[in-house]
Amino acid sequence: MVEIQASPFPFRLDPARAALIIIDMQRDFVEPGGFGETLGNDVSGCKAIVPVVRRLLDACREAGLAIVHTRECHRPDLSDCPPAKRERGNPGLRIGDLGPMGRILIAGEPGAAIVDELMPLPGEIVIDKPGKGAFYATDLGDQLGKRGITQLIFAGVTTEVCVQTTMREANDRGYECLLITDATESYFPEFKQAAIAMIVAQGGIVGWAATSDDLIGKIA
Ligand code: TIU
Repeated sequence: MVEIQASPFPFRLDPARAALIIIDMQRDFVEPGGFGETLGNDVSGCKAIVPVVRRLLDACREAGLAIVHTRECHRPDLSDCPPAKRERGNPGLRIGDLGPMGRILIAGEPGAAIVDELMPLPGEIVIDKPGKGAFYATDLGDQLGKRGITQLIFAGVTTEVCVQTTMREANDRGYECLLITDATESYFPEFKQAAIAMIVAQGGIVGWAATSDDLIGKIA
């Protein structure tokens, strides 16, 4: 057991039962021309955390933690994309439309790929998910269960959408969840701060929050 300085109180990490889960660090969310930008967002803040996530990933790999990568994407025939999701709002391009990085948010297209710096290694778990939460309509729970994982360390984008949704799903499934605050980002800085506050309020109603330095210093 390793004690990590965290909010609202220290997180007792068991490296043998913990996984790092990196949510949706895909070109579609962090590079111009992808899904995030078609929704009207400035993606530069999400791109800026890539080096921090890489440092966290390197440290967790070195410490022997299980690693999970998720990708929000849909089948080419859109059979797993509810019309209500595709038709939401008034984006420049919709899910499945052809953009500068291939078809928006479609599995196998260049835009749906994880950014080069964070490319999964052989043996790491990669989850393609049609929803915001990584447990919905995926085998993530089975993958974690067969490895005896009970603690999840969260990084990725965006804090209040896919990261928080997955954290809430995980919390309800009994996982202890730690969010790394400088390894996550939102298109809306105020939403990031609000999400972190919601997660740690009420005695850690959803989970804990710590910085990458807090964690890396302890698992090195
Ligand atoms: N739009 C937004 O903030 N996020 C998403 O659509 N997906 C994820 O957060 N990955």
